[in-house]
Amino acid sequence: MATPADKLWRNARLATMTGDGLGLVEHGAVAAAGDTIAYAGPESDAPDAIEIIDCEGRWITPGLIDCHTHLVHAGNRAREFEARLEGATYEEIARAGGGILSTVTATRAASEDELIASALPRLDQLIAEGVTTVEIKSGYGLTLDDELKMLRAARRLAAERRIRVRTTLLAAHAVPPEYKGDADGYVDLVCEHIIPAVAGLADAVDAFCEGIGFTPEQTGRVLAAAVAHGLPVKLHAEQLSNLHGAALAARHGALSADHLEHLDDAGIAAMAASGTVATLLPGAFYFTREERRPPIAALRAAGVPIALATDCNPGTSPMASILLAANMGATFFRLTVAECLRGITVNAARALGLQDRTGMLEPGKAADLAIWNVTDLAELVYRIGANPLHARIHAGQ
Ligand code: DI6
Ligand code: FE
Repeated sequence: MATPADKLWRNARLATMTGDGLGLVEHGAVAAAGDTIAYAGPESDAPDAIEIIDCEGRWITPGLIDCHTHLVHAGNRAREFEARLEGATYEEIARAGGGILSTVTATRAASEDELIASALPRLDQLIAEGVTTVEIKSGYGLTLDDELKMLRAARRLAAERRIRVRTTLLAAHAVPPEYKGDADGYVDLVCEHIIPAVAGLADAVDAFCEGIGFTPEQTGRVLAAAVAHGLPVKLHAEQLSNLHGAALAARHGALSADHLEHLDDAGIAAMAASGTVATLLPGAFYFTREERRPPIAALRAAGVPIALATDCNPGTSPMASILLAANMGATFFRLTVAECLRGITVNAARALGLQDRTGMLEPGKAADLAIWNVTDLAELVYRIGANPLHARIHAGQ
């Protein structure tokens, strides 16, 4: 007799996300040994276990993954929202010193504990929807100390709740006021002082390559410095205009390029060649009333993996619902239900370099599960503002 597993979730239907589709298993079961999946497949072949949980026919998916957030920040931008309703554009507000910089002022003034306290309700909203892995970016500190403070706060959230946190340094998010007119000088600071200091605190490096952010040349310096320090890169690219950031990111082996409304064919080819994930952020598309959609058909045709995330941030996507991001991926971008669900599981894991650890129901992966009160998996994508989560398991617990 083989040793029994610790836990077995039986009488379930599985969407394992293995292979190219949803990896469906009717009459399925998942077993965990400690924090790791020992078995996922037909119940008839499942191992014995010490604790057996009857799922009463419910669906099990991998725990959901939100692979692009700015969850840690202080304050909010409700007043800016009102100004935009009166006709101001996001870019006008940013150029007038509002926008990102108003959140920078609030975040610099906040203590690490205050940042954690303000992030927890947003994190709890994600957790309530079955999220077991979340990426959190810095980028509202823009000094060495304030970026480190944000990254430490993000890391500490993983001790406050049962969740896997991946941190991303986004020091190249905006030019801070003290470097106004000297973006190159700020990029020097990022490359020479901030990136070398984040070893152990940041899992990746990101930048905002945009007219209101950093030029491709400046972005390239940031990405090269990250790679030189052994950090994988991601990029906010082609959100408001096409600066060919996705191709630049791909040349640096980027895990993902994110937003991509203005992505062109050359960018798609470069991403396909480097295995870079296209992370789409329909909450920002919605909230900024963007009219151009990412080139979904061409991404599909090129075989670029597509992820979906909330982009939870105070300026362009004040949203902490991964299920709403999936719904918007379908309604706005016409992604299929399978694409939406893969986008918040297996492909989101890949966008974080975690494809060997989570995002699929498969032996050897983390026992991160979401168990759902739905009869049809499409219900997870179809409802607006509903939360059919029955139970969430993180690392076997
Ligand atoms: N793109 C975005 O949508 C967010 N950052 C970025 O680079 C917006 C951040 C903000 O407005 O606070
Ligand atoms: Fe973002």
